[in-house]
Order: sequence, then structure tokens, then C-alpha cells
Amino acid sequence: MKRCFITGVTGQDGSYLAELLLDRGDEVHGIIRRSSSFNTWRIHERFQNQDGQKKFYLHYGDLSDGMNLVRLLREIQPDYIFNLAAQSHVRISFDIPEYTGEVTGLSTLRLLEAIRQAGLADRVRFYQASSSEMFGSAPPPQSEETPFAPRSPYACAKAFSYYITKNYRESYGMFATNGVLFNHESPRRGENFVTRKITLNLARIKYGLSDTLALGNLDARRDWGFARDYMEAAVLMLEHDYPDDFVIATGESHSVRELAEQAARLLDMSIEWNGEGRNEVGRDAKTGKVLIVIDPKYFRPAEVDHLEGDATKAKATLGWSPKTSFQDLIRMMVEHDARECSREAYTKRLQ
Ligand code: NAP
Ligand code: F7E
Repeated sequence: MKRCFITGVTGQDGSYLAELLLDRGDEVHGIIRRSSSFNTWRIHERFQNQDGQKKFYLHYGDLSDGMNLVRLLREIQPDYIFNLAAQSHVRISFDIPEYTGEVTGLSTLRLLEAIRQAGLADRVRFYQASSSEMFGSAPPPQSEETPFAPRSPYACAKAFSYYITKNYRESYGMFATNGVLFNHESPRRGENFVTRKITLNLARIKYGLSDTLALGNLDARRDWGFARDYMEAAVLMLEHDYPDDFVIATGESHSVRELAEQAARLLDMSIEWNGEGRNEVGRDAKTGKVLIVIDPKYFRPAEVDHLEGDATKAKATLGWSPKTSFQDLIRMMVEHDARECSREAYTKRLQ
């Protein structure tokens, strides 16, 4: 049984990771931020300690509060620390660059220092949620050998976190590992990331809950995997014999356009594209109704055109490989969102 400490436990990845660890019999401690509205919907229903079996504990905490982190680590004495907390939205990082640098970058250093001050540097195993965004404009396929070329405040902050993690490994001999994860998604994905935005809003259109979906760059390509598979990799990294840096990816990429077409097909709609650039629209081929429009507010000041990872090292060293195909991932997300929208539409009809 391992005692685990997770920052970002209320997020997509944190919820899958906590589930995986609890299912193995581990004890899980997560920090949550005080918020004026509930932010625990991804975890609450799932991990109540009702059966007396699951060892799941929440503590108030924020990555910007170093003293609290030291106190919590001293009290909890974790074996594993997973640093998943971040301002994780790339486009929004252009709106709040300083805050993103603080939380997504500097806070990793704060947490690593808290580990040292709590006297845990020699025994704790630390996982840093690094990102394929750090590769930015580097051509695919990207691997552990690819030089970083970050294209956003988010990516620059993640690059700082990557290097400081490596630095603490080299300077203090800490078991500090970077998981360089390519995009990973799920029905629990935040609604303003493009996969979930598409599956949810096309389902809303299908059930008459909204009219059109506004998107940005349709031609960006990403390597999309399933969040739960990627959290399995995070655990394998901390169970490995030595700390290292690993790329986690499916090795296959698709454009935003292909993603929209695939999600529409699963909802019995077929998209036909007309026009160019900002005037391009996606119509339902059967009815001619406009389903997708372009809104320049979703363009980024600097775009990352093509991410496609090479996870050969993780496969060879950790024995990890993705279990879920792109098609199955999108089907899982569409089915989830269609179910929710059908329920909402039914309730509305009754009112
Ligand atoms: P997410 O859903 O946006 O979750 C982010 C988590 O961080 C939430 O629990 C959030 O808490 C917490 N958080 C934000 N600011 C915080 C602060 N100041 N103090 C404490 N907690 C804070 O992100 P995700 O998709 O699960 O990703 C997990 C991590 O992996 C992130 O670091 C992300 O940058 C990185 N990553 C993600 C991907 C991906 O494709 N998903 C790929 C590579 C790397 P609230 O609920 O209170 O907001
Ligand atoms: O955008 C394009 C957009 O916001 C993907 C985070 O988890 O993965 C994620 O970052 C692509 C981009 O993810 C819309 O321009 C088009 O090219 O879903 P996204 P991301 O920026 O790749 C990395 C690995 C992380 O580490 C991050 O934390 O889709 N796109 N139209 C759009 N994107 C959004 N969000 N909304 C649109 O309307």
C-alpha cells in the first residue's frame, strides 16, 4: 500500500489517477482549492469512504501556498507525489500569462522545495505532469530526443517545470520523473478543450439544445489518447527502478476537422465543408443546416500545428502502450454526451 499525494485531484487526470490508486488499495490524499462553488464533481460521487474500504482524503491547499504544502507533506508523509495541478488551458494562458507562469511553472519549484523542507527528498517519488506542448513548432514525430520549441505562456511554464524537475533529480538525487504526455481526453474532459467542446456541442445540436458550434483552427493536428490509459503510465513511471523522462502518446494524429467529422457521424450527421478561412462553415449534408462556424476568438496568437508522439521508450522501458483507439475514445465521449443531452432535452419537454 502506497500513500499518495495528488495536486490537481479535482481535474480530469486527477480523478482517473485517484480511482486507479484506490482500486489498487493505495491511500490517496488530494488538495482542493477553496472555491465559491463546488469543484469536486469529478471525484465526489465516486470516492466517498462510505464502504470503509477506500482511503481517500481531501485537504484544502493551493500550489501558490508553500507553507501549507510543507505542513501537509510533513503530516501526510507520502510515498508518491503526483503534481497534476496547473492552469492547463493553452489559449487562456495568453490572456493570463503571469498567473500561468506562477501556477504552471513556479509552483513546481515550490512543491519540490516543500518536499525538501518536509525532509522527504530521500524517500518520496515525484511525478511532474509535463506536456507535449513543450515541443511546439518542432516537427513530428516528437520523442524524448526532440528539442523543445514552446509556443505559448503555458508551454514556456511547463518547460520550466520540466527542467526544474530534472534539476532536482540531478542536484539532490531525488526520484523526480517527467511524464511528457500528449493530449488525452475523456468524458470528464473540461468543456472548453476542443474534443469535449465538439462532442458535447454536436450532441446538443442533435437534441435541439443549441444551434451551432463555433470553433477556431480546424487544421491543427493532435495525438489524442484516453486519459485513464495515460494515468496508468504515470503510475508505472513512479514504480520504475529509476527516475527518468518519458513521452506518452498513441503515435497517431488527426485534425480538428477530422475529429468533428467523426463525432458528427456517430450522431448520424454528416458534415460538408463550404467556404474558406474565417468564412468556412460545416453543414449537415442531409439538411443543409449550418452546424459549425469559425470564430477568430478561438485562434491563438501562436499555434502549434502538429503534435504526434513517439512513445517507443515508454513501451520498451515501462511496458506501457495505449489501450484505447481514437475511434473508441470519440465514441465513448459522444455516447456520454448524447446520453446527457437526451436526458436534458426530455426534462425540458416535460416542463
Ligand atoms: P485540468 O482538468 O485542467 O485540471 C487541473 C487541476 O489543477 C484541477 O484540479 C485544478 O483545480 C487544479 N489547479 C489549478 N490551479 C491550482 C492551484 N493554484 N492550486 C491547486 N490546484 C490547482 O487538467 P488535466 O487535463 O487533468 O491535466 C492534468 C495535468 O496534466 C495539468 O498539469 C496539465 O497541464 C497536464 N497535461 C494535460 C494534458 C491533457 O491533454 N489533458 C497533456 C499534457 C499535460 P480546480 O478544479 O480547483 O480548478
Ligand atoms: O486545443 C484547436 C486549437 O485546447 C487543441 C491541454 O490539455 O493538450 C491540451 O492543449 C487544438 C488546438 O488542447 C478550438 O487551436 C480549434 O490546435 O483542446 P485544446 P491543446 O491546446 O492541445 C496539451 C498537451 C496540454 O498540455 C494542455 O494542458 O484545437 N481548436 N478550435 C480549438 N481549441 C479549443 N480549445 N477550442 C476551440 O474552439
